[in-house]
Amino acid sequence: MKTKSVLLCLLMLSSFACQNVEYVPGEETTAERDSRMEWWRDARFGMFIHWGLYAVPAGEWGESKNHAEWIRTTAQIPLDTYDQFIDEFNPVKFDADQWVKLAKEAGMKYIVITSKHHDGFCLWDSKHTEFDVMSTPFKRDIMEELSEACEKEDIKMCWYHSIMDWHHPDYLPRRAWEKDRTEEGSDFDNYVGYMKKQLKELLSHYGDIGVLWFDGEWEKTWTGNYGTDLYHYVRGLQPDIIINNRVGVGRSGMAGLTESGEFGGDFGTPEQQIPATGLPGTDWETCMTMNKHWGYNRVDKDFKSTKDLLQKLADIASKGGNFLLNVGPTAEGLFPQESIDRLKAIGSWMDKNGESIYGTTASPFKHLEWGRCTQKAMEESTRLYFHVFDWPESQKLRIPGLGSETIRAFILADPQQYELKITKERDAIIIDLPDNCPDPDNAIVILDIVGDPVIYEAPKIAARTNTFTSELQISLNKTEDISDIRYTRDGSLPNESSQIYNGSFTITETAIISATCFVNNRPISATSSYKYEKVTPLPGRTVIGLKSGLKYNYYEGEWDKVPDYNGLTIKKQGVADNFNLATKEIEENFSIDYQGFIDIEFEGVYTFYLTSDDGSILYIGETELINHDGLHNATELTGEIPLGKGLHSIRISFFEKSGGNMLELAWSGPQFDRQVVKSGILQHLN
Ligand code: H79
Repeated sequence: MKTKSVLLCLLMLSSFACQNVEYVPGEETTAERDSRMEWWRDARFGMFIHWGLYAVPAGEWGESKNHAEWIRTTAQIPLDTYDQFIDEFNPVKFDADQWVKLAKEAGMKYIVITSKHHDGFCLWDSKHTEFDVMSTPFKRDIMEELSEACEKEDIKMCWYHSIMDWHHPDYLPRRAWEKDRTEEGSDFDNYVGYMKKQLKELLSHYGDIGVLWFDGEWEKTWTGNYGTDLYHYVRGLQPDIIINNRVGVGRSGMAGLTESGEFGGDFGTPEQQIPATGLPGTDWETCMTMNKHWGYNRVDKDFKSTKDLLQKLADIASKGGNFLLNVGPTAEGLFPQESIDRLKAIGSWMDKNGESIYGTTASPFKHLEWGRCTQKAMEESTRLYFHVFDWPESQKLRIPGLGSETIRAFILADPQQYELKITKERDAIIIDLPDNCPDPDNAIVILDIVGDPVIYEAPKIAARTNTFTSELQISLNKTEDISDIRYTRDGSLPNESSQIYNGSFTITETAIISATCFVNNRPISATSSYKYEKVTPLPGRTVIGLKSGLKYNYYEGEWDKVPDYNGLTIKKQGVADNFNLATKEIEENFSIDYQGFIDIEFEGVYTFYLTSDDGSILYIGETELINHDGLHNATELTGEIPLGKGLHSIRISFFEKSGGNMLELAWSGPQFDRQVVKSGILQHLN
């Protein structure tokens, strides 16, 4: 009796301890992280909802009908005027169950809704502001209704929460045009306190929240320290929650991935784009609009087709990411009919083919001409799902480089699972398809194989540059060590008597290199080809009377791209030692135009790397070599050019609008690896 009660006591204690695992920042093991991320990785597909006061003007202000959730800023609406939308927000047709059912019907597993967008309006009953739904005629806690509906349908409720806030008096900075709201007396730390109190509400009263999706983190006031603190604060409130990378400050613009060394939360957030390749070891989610706007825009009928959306979903899954597809409901509380139509059509595809999306991992193939691939590890086999976008007329589906032993193939949507014939060709596996394509948007063909997939990728052809002036060294690489690479230099297909690659080689004339992996003198991979062109270097000049440094003209003004300098007033001019903005006078809204010469010691092809925040354009001689114009943060673009010995004119036109600013030019050449262009070789003529 005694031992029993001690045991019982221990049991109770341990289960008690389990339910109250305290969150300790930074102590998560890989296994713990994997288990926290599991539902999200399996889900693959979620719904984004952008809803708020901006649904009332529906994108229209004055002359323009092209606004949406940014309308307060894009139309420069004074705060008092914008606040009046609160009296008009009365979405009487809102029905949480219906919204959640539409998401569920589409096959989505989670919903991320704007608890607060940049305008600062809160869709829940917040004690910490009057600027919330309880101040509207609607007076219903939308988040409560939605979270209850989600719970019923087993959909994860998630919040989008903007760090940037154009309404709260303590948020800084103000918009440049907002002359009626001074910054006097504002205290950003107070604002951070407000945000935390609100997040506590959002994470205390609405059950388990799947994801916290921050945004609007790019203004200078938000720092990496605020970001890590906020991350741990949120995890402290709900330890299992998943938080996007926009909590921190290292996001690489719209590509959305966090730069190395910066704190990146739990997943990357490409916006309106899909990464070109998979990103092994990184969790990421592409968010995208169905038409052109996030918030409701009455005239925007430019909806992506169902086929496009389905293929985007497959593309994303094949690269190991999630798809967060947006809906912008009307001020009445309805999804646009075009969105409903697409959600239902996607849903009917998912009913039949969802197995090829949920719980899958990225494609083992780098590229498939006719579509995409996802995969699922089974006990002793792997199930490959081929997403066929272009049903081959030949009725033969060619899978290049697959070296695995096959088990069987069939069409996922075929209830009979009729077995398809598999044959082995020289460097591919061929699946015989029926003549009727089962789904013109994306037909799924399943192939079960023994063990993990073995794939012979086409060799990689690499050289320092794509063009050359006298000679170029070429190397060929492969991903396994079973095969030999055979190659040709004249564009012909390598065969069993072509040269075997045994180390890098040099070409001195234009050549098309083609390379294939061979095992036992049989080709087993696809063939890769690349043309390297011999070019004539641009002649260098001799210029007398040069002095060191670059001439520059400095301008002030607000632009979204490099301005046309004709007719602009030069604010200041002089000589700068390099392209580094050292001579700027303010941090935002300025432009510098640098001109001079670069001294080339050795003839050859040079690669330039231009990094700027915001836009810049690099000209060498008469050539516009790199156009990196427009608004963005510090990202890099490259360009290559053949240069003869001597002087070449060089010019960079740069502008900065808002946020951080920087400019850097690096290069690599025939005699040296990548380095910053040093001041010593930059010159100008008086
Ligand atoms: O909520 C939707 C949009 O309202 C919001 N994000 C999606 C999910 C959004 N805010 N801004 N933008 C989209 C575009 C803004 C891009 C820029 Fe930047 C901000 C350009 C310069 C500052 C982000 C940070 C991209 C580059 C640096």
